[in-house]
Amino acid sequence: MDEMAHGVALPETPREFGFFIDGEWRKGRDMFERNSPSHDVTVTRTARCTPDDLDQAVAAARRAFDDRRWAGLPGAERAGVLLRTAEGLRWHREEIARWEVLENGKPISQARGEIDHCIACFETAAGAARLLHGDSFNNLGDGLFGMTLREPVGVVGLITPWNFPFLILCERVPFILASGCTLVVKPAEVTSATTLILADILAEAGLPAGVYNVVTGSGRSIGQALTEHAGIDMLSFTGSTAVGRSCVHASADSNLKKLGLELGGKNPIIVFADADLEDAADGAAFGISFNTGQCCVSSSRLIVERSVAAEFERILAEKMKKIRVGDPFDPETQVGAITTASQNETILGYIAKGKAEGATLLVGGEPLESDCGRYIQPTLFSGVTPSMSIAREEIFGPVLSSFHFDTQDEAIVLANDTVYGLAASVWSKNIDKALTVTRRVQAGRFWVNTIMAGGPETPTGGFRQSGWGRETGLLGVEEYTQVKSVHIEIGRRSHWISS
Ligand code: TXE
Repeated sequence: MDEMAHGVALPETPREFGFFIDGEWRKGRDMFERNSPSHDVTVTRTARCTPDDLDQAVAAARRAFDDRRWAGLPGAERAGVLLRTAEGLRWHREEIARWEVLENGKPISQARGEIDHCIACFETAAGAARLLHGDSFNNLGDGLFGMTLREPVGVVGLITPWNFPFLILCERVPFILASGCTLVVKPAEVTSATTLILADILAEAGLPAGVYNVVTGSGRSIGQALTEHAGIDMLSFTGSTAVGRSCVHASADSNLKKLGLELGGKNPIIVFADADLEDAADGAAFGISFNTGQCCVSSSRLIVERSVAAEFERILAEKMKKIRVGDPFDPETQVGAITTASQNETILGYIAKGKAEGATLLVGGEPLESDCGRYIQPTLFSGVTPSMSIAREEIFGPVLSSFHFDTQDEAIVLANDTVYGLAASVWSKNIDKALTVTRRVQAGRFWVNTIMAGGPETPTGGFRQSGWGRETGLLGVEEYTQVKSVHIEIGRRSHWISS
C-alpha cells in the first residue's frame, strides 16, 4: 500500500521515465533519482542522456522540420493539434498536478491553477497559429510589389528551469509549435516528469513524430551540449543569468543560433502613501511568497513611502505571519517546500547575510521545523540599504527587502537601481503617479494596483540583464519566426544592359 499524504498516494516505487525521440520512447542506460522535496520519498527515475542521444534528437527534429510534415500544414491544422492538446491537458490535469507537487514541492491548489494557465496557453497559441501572417507593400510604385513572409526559424532547443516545470514549458511549446518550428526540450534535471508526460499528450493530439523531442540530464552536460549544438537554429533558455550568459558564448562559438533568454530578476513593488494599504500589503505578501519566492517575477524589493512605511510594514508582517506553509498536498497550503537542497541553503545564506549586514528582521527568518521536507517562513527585512546583498542579488526565495522613499523621483531611482528589469508593480490611487512610475521604471512586465495578473495573451520577458526576446502572446509566436522580404516585378523590368 502506498504511503498517503493528505489523501494523495506517494509512489511506493519511483516512476521510471525514458526519453522521447522521433515519436518513440527510448530507455536510459544511466539513471538518476529525484526525491520529493516535501516527503523525502524517491518519486522519479530519469535518464541521463548522452551526447549521442542529443544528436539523434536534433536529427529527428531536423528531419521533421525539413520534410515540412509540420511547417507545411495549414495553420488551421496546427491549431487543431494545439486545441486537442488543451483538451488532453484537461483530462490529465490531476496527474500532471501530482507530479509537479512530487518533484517541485509546490502546493497542489497552485499546481492545478498553473495547469489551467497552460491549457489557456495552448488555446491562445492555436488562435495565433491561424492568424500568423506577414505584411504587404503596395507603395513601391506600379512596377514592384513587396511582401514579408513569416517563416519558422527551424529547430528550436528549449531549456527550462525547475521552479515552474510545466508552466514555463507551456508558455513556450505551443507558441513554438504554432510558428511551425520543431523542437528538442531539455527540462531541469530535478523536474523532468511533466515535460515527458506532455510528449504522450501531444502525440495523442496528433502531433507528427519528430516534432517534439525530449532529452533529459544535467545542465552542465546535456544542457551545455544543446546550447553548443550546430544543428539547433534557435535556443530558448529560462534560468539563471550566469547560464544565460554562457548561452550567449555558446551561440557565438558555434553557429550564432538565435537566442531567447528569460533570466533573473530583483523586482520592485512601489507603494505610495495614497495606496489602499491593506490591498497593497496583500499584494506584497503574495508577490514574495508565491511559489516560495522561487519565481523570476517575485516582487522582492518593497519600496514604500516613508510617511506610511512603519504602518505598512506592520500590516504586511501580520499578513505574512498568517501564510499557511507546509505539506503541499494539503489543499489549504499556500506555500510549499523549497525545491532543492542547494536553493534552501542559498536562501538561508541570504537571510544570515541580511542579519549580518544590519537589516532589521520583522517576520520569518527561520526554517520551519518539519519531520521531512524543507520549508521557510516568508521573511521581511526592513531598513535595507541599496548596498546590502539582500538588496542587490536575486535570492529566489520568500525574502522581502524593504526600502523607504520620500519623493516619486527617489522611488523611481531606487526601483531602477538594479541590473535586472523583469517585472515591477506600483500601488497608488493617483493615476498621474501610477502612470509616471509605469513609464519610467525599466521592466518587461508591469502591474498597477495588482500583481502577477494576466494571461497568455500578453507577452512576457525582460529588460536589461533579465533577458532577450518575448514569450507568449502574438509576439511569442513571432519570436520563433524570421521575416523574409519578397519583391515581385509587375510587367517588364527596365534592363540594365542596353540591347
Ligand atoms: O539555475 P540554472 P539553477 C536563478 C535563481 C536561482 C539560480 C540558480 O536565482 O537561485 O538561478 O538556479 C540548465 N548550459 N533562476 O542553478 O542552472 C539546468 O539544467 C545549459 C532563475 O537551478 O540556470 C536547467 O534546465 N543549460 C530562473 C536550467 O538550465 C544549463 C529559474 C536552469 O538552471 C547549464 C531558475 C549550462 N551550462 C533559476 N547549467 C528564472 N528566470 O525563473 C544549467 N543548465
